[in-house]
Amino acid sequence: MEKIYENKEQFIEQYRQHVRALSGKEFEDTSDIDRFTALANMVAGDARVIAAKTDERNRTEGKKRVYYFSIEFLIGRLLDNYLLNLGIRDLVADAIADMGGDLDEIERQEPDPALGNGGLGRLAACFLDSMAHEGIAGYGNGMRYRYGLFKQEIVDGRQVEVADEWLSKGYPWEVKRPDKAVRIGFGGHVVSRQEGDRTFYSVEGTDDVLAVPYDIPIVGYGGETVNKLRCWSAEPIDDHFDLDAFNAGDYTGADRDRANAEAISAILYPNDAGEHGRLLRLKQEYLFVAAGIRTLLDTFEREHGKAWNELPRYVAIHTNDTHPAMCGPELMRILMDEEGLTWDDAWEIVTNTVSYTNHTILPEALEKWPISTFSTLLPRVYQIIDEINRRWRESFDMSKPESAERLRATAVLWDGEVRMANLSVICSHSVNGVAKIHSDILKASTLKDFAAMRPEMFNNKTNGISHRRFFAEANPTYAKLVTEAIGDGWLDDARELEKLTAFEGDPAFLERVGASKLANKQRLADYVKRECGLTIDPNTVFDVQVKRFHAYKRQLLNIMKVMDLYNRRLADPNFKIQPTTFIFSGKAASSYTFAKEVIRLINGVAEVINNDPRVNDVIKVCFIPNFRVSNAQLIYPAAEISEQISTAGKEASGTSNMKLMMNGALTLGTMDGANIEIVDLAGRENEAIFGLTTPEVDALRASGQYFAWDVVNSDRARLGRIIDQLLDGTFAGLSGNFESIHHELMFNNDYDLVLKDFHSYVDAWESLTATYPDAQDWNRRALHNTAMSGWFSSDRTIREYRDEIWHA
Ligand code: GPU
Repeated sequence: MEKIYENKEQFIEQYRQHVRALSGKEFEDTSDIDRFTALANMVAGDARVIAAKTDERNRTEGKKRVYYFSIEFLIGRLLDNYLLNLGIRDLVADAIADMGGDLDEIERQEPDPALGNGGLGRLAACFLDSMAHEGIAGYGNGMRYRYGLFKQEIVDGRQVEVADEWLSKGYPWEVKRPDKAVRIGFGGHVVSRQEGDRTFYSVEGTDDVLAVPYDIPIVGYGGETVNKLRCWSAEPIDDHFDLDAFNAGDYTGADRDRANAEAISAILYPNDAGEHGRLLRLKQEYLFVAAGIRTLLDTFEREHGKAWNELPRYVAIHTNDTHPAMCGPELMRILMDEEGLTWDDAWEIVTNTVSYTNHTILPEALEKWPISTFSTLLPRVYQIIDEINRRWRESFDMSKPESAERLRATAVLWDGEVRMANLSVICSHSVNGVAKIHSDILKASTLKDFAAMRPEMFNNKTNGISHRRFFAEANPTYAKLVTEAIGDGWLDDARELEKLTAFEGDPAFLERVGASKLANKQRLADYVKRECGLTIDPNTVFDVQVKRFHAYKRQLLNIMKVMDLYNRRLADPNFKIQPTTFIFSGKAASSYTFAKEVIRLINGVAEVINNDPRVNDVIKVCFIPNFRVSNAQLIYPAAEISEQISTAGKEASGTSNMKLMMNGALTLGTMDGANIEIVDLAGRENEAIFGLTTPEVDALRASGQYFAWDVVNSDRARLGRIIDQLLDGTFAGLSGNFESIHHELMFNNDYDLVLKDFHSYVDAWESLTATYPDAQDWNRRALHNTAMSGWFSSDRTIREYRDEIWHA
């Protein structure tokens, strides 16, 4: 790798200059935030120099460009990552230490942009990293929200949402590009005009806003490729300010247009795999789609002229879930209305360019919009969708017996709604799920009618993670050990981690693996002490469940296990428990009452147990507030047990399971999502698997023979006691009992089968932790998990997308 700085001295000289230029002060007199801003500015500048070279190379080589459309990019802090990817992390850390500063402290000043909810948004960010590493001309196209996902505070055990002002100290990575702004029209009405034998459509009387891009450089490992993430912000069209109103004292009214326009990019909607019913959300979706499509067509035209039929050869448009589903219709609109192509020619181009990833089978998460809302906001796009739907229906041979049902299942317009998943499939040449089991379920149930009609378009791309961010960067002690053992080739090619299997029989090495884990646990314990004032003991097992709160992810099952252990210990002081710290972290959508109640229950249980001297030598419960990329990077390396306990069939893939595995945690999980592939890779004997499988869940539901009451009544001593404790005040100290959880389990018949899996789960936990005292064998299994985790690098995932979907 070519180094940007010859040596420390050269770096120091340039850094000092940057600090001076930005703050007017000498380095020694600046605050850490000034130091951060100057350093990020400098690295961003270096990155842009490489970006220009990358661009030039892409142009001369005539490379296919991949546009990854995603309404979320959860990128995390960039500075440390970019220093690593540029190969200058150690040099910079040394140099700054020489200057009397501390790189870690400087890095902690960086905002952690929460421009995503969870797995879906983080996946998009890992994909950007991997596209740049693989040398793909890959561009992220997303939204620049003024407020990212809310900041979570815990008050009396409850989640309280606070605005996330991530831009308040400036964001040195982004560059605003007003010259690349795109005018976006909402509302209005469609008019037609005749030209020869052709009818052309356009929209009149629209309400326009300006989509203004902000570009963030994406630095690939190796420093060869720097790509771009383009995020769109909404602004009013110029001349919006009403001077007369202002002079008359109506200050708010004077700037009303600005407020209305900016509202579109004001917030990230906090629903993860849930309903999105708001008009503003639909505006967001159209804004970033229309602006992105316009931009990529302009780029294409600059390079290839108006040879639109060549578009699929030089451009891939990937739609991350259904939020960008309007990519197809919008591209149709421009090709027909503005470029004069016929429907058939435009359709051929669109369907060969667009591809789609599905991320869930939960029916409530499949995006739908009322036709009335949609057609009013986007009349021409709606008209095109209507025509897509009409042609789709017409393609059915209604004399065939299966046609009626297939049409019902695959139609885009149905029951007064626009079904975005069906739209996405019909506009695409490829549909993929995100783990083997998920892709199979898509074909067998969620999208089975499409799969029957067009099997060749369905494929699987098991998710991946950036092993550089979530291992090399997050876990420097372990990463150093790994590099000492097998060299640093694994940073470039994660499959090399498999060489670590050669050390599984090396007691001295295993001991060092354990020592590094202990250091990471201590680091997390320090963080927990600072953030929550809670003391946790690094010599206990760190059992971790960190992810969004959702009923199907069953954090409830986990905390019920803790309640059970507590009860049994109180009943019998000789009941043996391997001393454990149960760590939870994650947010719940603001409107998701049940999930928020589970958070409150965890904090209620923590309050009681952590203050009960009869048990707190063996159990502690710790809820870490405000889970986000930056504290995730402290939590994964400290984990020893990875809780992946969703009801089988519900978790599309999961990615925290991969991050935890890579950092040497053993998976305690159901046969769901990518857990199945973890077991395939690392062997069932190196994980702890429990619970119903997907076919068993389906059979049980189909039988109609599951009765939550009976399950509880067959175990009054343990389950019955826990159920009672939800109501009897035992854990109610902070803010009351837990009626709604009780109701869900007992009166909604425990939809997520928490009670059903309870015993097999607790048994699995007990057997797993019983093996903990044999430290050498535990460390061996931890090392084995790390060694086999390389396949989960998003580099591998991206190579599969490149070869099998994008053909880039
Ligand atoms: N996922 Br749909 C989200 O994070 N948000 C969503 O809105 C939807 C799905 C997750 C899946 O739940 C998870 O299993 C998967 O690993 C992740 O997307 C990335 O594919």
